Amino acid sequence: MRICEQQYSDHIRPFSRILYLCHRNADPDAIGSSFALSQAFGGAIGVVDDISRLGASLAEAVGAHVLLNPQFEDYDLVVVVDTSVELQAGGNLPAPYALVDHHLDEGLLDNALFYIQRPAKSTAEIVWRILKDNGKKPDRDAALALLAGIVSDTGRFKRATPETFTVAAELLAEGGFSYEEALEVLSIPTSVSQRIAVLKAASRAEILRHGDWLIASSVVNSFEGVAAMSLVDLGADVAFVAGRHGKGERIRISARSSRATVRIGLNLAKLLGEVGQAFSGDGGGHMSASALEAIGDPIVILDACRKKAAESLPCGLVCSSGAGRH
Ligand SMILES: [Mn+2]
Repeated sequence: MRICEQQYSDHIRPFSRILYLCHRNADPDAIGSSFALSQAFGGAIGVVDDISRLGASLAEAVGAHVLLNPQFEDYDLVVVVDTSVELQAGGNLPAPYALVDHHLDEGLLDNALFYIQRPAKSTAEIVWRILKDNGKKPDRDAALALLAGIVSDTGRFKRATPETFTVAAELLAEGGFSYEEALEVLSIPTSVSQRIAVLKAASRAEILRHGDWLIASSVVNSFEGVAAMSLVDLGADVAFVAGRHGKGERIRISARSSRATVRIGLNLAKLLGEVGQAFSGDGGGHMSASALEAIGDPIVILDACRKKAAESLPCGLVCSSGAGRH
């Protein structure tokens, strides 16, 4: 059942043991949103399998206690946060659960006891609205956590909307900290292993030219998301980066795309959902930043992604200068 932000308090009240559950490799938006909700309404914070370095940095800065792979039986209600695909939540959610999310996918809606899912640039923006509409005042740490989530998910406001800026201003006023402090939480030195992964992704990249569109694909063993983003920064319109996980049979592919592809309507969430499902998995996310998990040969799955991207990009209708990208 879809509910609005104002109804959250009434729907969460019957439950005394609540778990806010973040997706795999939980990022600052997932951690910050879960932390603010748990501070306001009570409950624990859990992640599936692992937490990202930035997510961990935020958790430490605000003093969030994050449980790794918590036992769902210990809770009356699991609230899935910032997650749109069941696989990203470990694949065995106890139904019914609740959902608070800003992604476009519908996969988790049917089995949700209640959900708030609407387009926003971060889940943190939705959580801020939940707090406000239910008369909850975040303390300094909760406000800082939400702002860090917003800064992280919008690429430091590159993808911000008027709502993003309004919420950010309100959080700064409410929390009484400076914007610089929020940035500091997120500025951790890039690890050597991440830099190696990005450089390997670039040196191994295969480039497909389709008209004036460039589609890059590569394979690394970690940091697929950062690697895909770097390939787009280097000039690819679309980048797919695959990595093996689990015992090697589970493939994760992260995809990123340029603003030029978004303008012509390329939807990576849909594309990765379709390819994921064709290979015994699933995928989703945003139009220009998505991921899939599937079973199979990464080269074959990457090829399917590339083909679908090329089919979706019109040949010959591209502005030749490339101006205005990114
Ligand atoms: Mn998010």
